[in-house]
Amino acid sequence: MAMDFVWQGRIDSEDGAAARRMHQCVMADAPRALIGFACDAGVRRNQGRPGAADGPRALRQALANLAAPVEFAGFADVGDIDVGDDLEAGQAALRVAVAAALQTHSRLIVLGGGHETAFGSHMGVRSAFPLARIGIINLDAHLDLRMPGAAGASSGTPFYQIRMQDPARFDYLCLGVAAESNTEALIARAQAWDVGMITDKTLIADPAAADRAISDLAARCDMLHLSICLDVLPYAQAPGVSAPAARGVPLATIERLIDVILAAGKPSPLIDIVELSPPHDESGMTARTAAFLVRTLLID
Ligand SMILES: [Mn+2]
Repeated sequence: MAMDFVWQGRIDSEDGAAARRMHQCVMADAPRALIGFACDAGVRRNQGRPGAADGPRALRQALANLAAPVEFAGFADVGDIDVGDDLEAGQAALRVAVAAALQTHSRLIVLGGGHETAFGSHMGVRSAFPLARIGIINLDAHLDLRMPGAAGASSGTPFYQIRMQDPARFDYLCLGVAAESNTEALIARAQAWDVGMITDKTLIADPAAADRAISDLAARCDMLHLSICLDVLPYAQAPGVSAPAARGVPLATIERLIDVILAAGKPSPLIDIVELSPPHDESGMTARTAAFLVRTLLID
């Protein structure tokens, strides 16, 4: 585990204890925690635009100066897993680190990396709670149900791999699916595996269109694994990803979906936020958006 990020930022000491920012709330024994998965191998194997390995650092930087609520119990920073070309070794290390962190933290937020992050993180929550029924909600333009090809696992294969580990307990809901970003073969596979799918178009027309599917999933599971792929958002909101969306689900709707998921009555001990690619984020808007979402998930 690399721990080289230094949390620092603006300090408004003249305004007293109620003027805290997120960088002032880092404490090892807090109930919530962050971990980084600094990885380009998954995106590269998926023929995407590399850059996600810098995601954890850029996201922490964007988070540092955001205001913290007075009653916030703080968050721990577990550090980063630095992945080179050996994606499988990186995912195995993430599995171990997630399982360990969930022994002491009630919620762990994993900063990707591409979506290959979700295979390692899911294996970790599965190790921590071997008997639990864990429902997966993925906010994403892509199903990420591709079969690993000659190059092996990638950022396009995590949910295929998760299903293969335990087909009987695979329970997956994908919100924000874009028709033009998924082949018919992938959509047919999702249908064959009873994957819940609600398209970007449907959510744009009706932000409450997924509420029933979320509460149904929560009702039949013990806990939820929430995975957030930043390419579910419109290009203007999230240009710094490997595969930006032409349409995208508006941030206000994503924010509402997160509220509904966190209020669904089952714990969300594991949340991924993936595909932040700083070299493609010239304005910093994607890091800003991701940090805003992470703040919401930490203080909830
Ligand atoms: Mn994805």
